[in-house]
Amino acid sequence: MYFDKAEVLDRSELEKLQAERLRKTIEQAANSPYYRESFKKNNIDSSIIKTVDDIKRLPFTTKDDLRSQYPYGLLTKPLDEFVRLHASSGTTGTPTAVFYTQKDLDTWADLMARSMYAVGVRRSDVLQNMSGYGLFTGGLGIHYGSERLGCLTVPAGAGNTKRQIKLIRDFNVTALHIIPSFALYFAGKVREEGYDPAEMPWKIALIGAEPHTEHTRQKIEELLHIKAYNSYGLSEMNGPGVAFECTEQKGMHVWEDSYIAEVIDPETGEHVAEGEIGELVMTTLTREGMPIIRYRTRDLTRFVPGKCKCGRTSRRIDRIVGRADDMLIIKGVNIYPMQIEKIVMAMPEVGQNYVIELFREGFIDQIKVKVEIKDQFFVEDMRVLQGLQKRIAAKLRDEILVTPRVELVQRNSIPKSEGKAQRVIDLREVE
Ligand code: ADP
Ligand code: K
Ligand code: ZN
Repeated sequence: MYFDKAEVLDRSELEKLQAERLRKTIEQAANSPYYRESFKKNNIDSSIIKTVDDIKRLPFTTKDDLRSQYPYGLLTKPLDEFVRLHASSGTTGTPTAVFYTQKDLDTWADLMARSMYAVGVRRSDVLQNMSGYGLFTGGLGIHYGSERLGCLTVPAGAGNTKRQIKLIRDFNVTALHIIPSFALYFAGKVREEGYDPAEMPWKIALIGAEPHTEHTRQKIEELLHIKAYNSYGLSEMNGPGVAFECTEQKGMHVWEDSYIAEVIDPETGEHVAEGEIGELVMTTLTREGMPIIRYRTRDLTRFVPGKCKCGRTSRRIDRIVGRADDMLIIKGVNIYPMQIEKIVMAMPEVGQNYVIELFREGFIDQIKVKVEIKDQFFVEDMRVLQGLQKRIAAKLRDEILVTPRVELVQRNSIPKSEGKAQRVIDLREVE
């Protein structure tokens, strides 16, 4: 059933292990210039940790802290000890770099293998990794995990849909790792190439790396005839393999023997009540080269209350609602792109892609949502299209409280990037 017995430890044992590992992490971190300084300033050493809950006594580490320490300020060992680096994709500003020792890479591969195992991937599977390689952790991270599990691994990389399809057919690929926005696009391409997704060999898709709604997942599952499982990670915490769905599909288990997860109120820094949404804060427990303590991920989520039917004892986080820095303020109202996705992707007429444009009219900020419409709904009759446009705008207004412009466009008319989708295009500065 499980890849590692750590997945089913009693909560009390697990929390004991976490406290122990947290103390060790503090001791290791104290060897880095950044934490040595920070611990001295805040009068911290490992003895203040009696239980996991004492983590509250440690200061946060922010993305800006990492940037100010770029590149080596958080390393606990001489550079000779390191064998790999990755960098965040820099979706939001200057990138940060993360360094791994060989031991860190092994730990990460184990976590990744465990994650894949949890959704039913086995060594008899053939896994095609369709995300970009390079500095992005979704390439090598998934790759090494898949090999660790024993899968025949196809390092296809991003893009080139024809070649992807050929590899999948030639090598009987049963599992895919694919970014959700690309999965939607890819599903359309598979049909265009004349293949019936139901007749493809694939069974399981690991989807993650960017926010997406439950409807988007369902759409991917229907269009590709596949089971799609949510995968969460970030380069600061190694990369993918931090939290992963199990086959229950009811939230992502955080691998708590390797990470401590907290959900805080981003304003006060205090823990929110169980089940409430807040900012996810993460601490590494098994990383020797570059431990990071109480990292403010800026990702918004909540703990799913209760126990999971699968028997794993680790807590689950809900799908990410958005990033704190994704928030748009239009006409004084706070809007998250995922609220818009939630509405449009739930409409039967809507196809595989959408984009949000911000622009200025006079002095007023306006929001426009461009939506691709399925071929069968893209009809000649203007009145029918206008009706649909109005319905989408009204549904969006109910959700986001401002009325957006809605533009209906045909399939594949919104450009698709190979990596993470750019959901918001801000045209306000350039006007
Ligand atoms: P960048 O911050 O530059 O995008 P990363 O490649 O490290 O760099 O991406 C990590 C971020 O990607 C996370 O903090 C989160 O915002 C997003 N992310 C990763 N996996 C998921 C997921 N399953 N659902 C939603 N967002 C995700
Ligand atoms: K194999
Ligand atoms: Zn479970």
